[in-house]
Amino acid sequence: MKTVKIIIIAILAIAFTSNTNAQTTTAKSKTETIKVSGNCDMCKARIEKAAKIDGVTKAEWSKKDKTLTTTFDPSKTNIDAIANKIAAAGHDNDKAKATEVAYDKLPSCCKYR
Ligand SMILES: [Cu+2]
Repeated sequence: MKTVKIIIIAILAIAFTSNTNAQTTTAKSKTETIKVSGNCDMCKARIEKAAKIDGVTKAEWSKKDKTLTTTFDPSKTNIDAIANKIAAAGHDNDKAKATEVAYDKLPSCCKYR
């Protein structure tokens, strides 16, 4: 009887461990939403292009809500790196502000300030 109990415990332990591994694998992609300033479809294209750095699988900016929803691999990049890239392209956001130089490069229809 003792042997049976030990076997059952061993099986449960293995099942629990593999379950934990499965969860780690699922955490390979993370989705975050940040506020990003902008006006038009040109802004949308620029913001989404800037956001698509290595490790980013999805980036979608909403003109109506001024939000960017991005899905990325957290082992490759993070939301701050993405936000810095967007600021470098001239768009203020929750995490980083565009420099005057970057902002001045925007076409007049894209001036949101
Ligand atoms: Cu624009």
